[in-house]
Amino acid sequence: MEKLIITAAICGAEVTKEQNPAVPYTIEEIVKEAKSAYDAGASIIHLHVRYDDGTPTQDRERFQVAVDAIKAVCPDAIVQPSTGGAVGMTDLERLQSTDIVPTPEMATLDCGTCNFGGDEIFVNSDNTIKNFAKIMLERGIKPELEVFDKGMIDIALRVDKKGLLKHPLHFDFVLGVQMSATVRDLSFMANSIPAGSTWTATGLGRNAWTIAAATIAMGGHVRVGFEDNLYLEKGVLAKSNGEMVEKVVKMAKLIGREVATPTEARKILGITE
Ligand code: KMH
Ligand code: ZN
Repeated sequence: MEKLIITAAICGAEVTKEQNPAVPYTIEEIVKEAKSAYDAGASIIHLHVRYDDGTPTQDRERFQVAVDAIKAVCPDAIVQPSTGGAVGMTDLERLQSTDIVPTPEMATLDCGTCNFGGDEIFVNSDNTIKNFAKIMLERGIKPELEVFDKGMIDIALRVDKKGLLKHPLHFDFVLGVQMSATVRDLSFMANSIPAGSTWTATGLGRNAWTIAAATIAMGGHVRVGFEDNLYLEKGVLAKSNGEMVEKVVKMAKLIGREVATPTEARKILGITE
């Protein structure tokens, strides 16, 4: 089986220190969390940034400072800025994270609108998705196609038909936000993408570990981290992103699946030859 790529979503835009004091806000805290995840075996750092008080921002300068600081201590890591940002941000605001130097190797591309709970709606119109895809194609940024349900895979494939995506496609199945997060759901999603594509899966909240276990066994790749889940196990808050990555590494080792280095991850994803 292909080696396992682990992505750490270290910060997110929605989780707070009130929920888990280890959620990073400042650049220093973000760098510490990225390093803990990288040292534990993550090759991709999925990045949101915050102001020091925790407010999410897509500010270009803040991303530049954060990415430079992460790269200084994790030189080999693939840093994957979010273009989702936080609910309510404009497209132009969201795209700032891709405008840093050097151009990021990867970024997220959210493939549809979805319910985020309560009155929160994360809006991604067809035109937004096509525009983001076009910009990433032009700049040589590999999109991770964030799909929160099967309909979003279909939207991504329509964008692909317009010639706006480069192959192999890479998906992230985000389960437990809008779609449920059972192994049946995971298997349905994995069987709904084109042959030759790669995929990562993310289970929200308590679904993180069952989805990680099934994904490791199925040959997919795993994303964990504070953005998606705050607990290491029932009732036990994770102390760091590194602790969560370590748990995934242990799960993989138990069934004999090796973990990819960042260089190997780049090859698996088609970022490098
Ligand atoms: N925070 C969500 C509104 C992404 O990073 O691309 C969007 C999100 C997806 O987290
Ligand atoms: Zn995100």
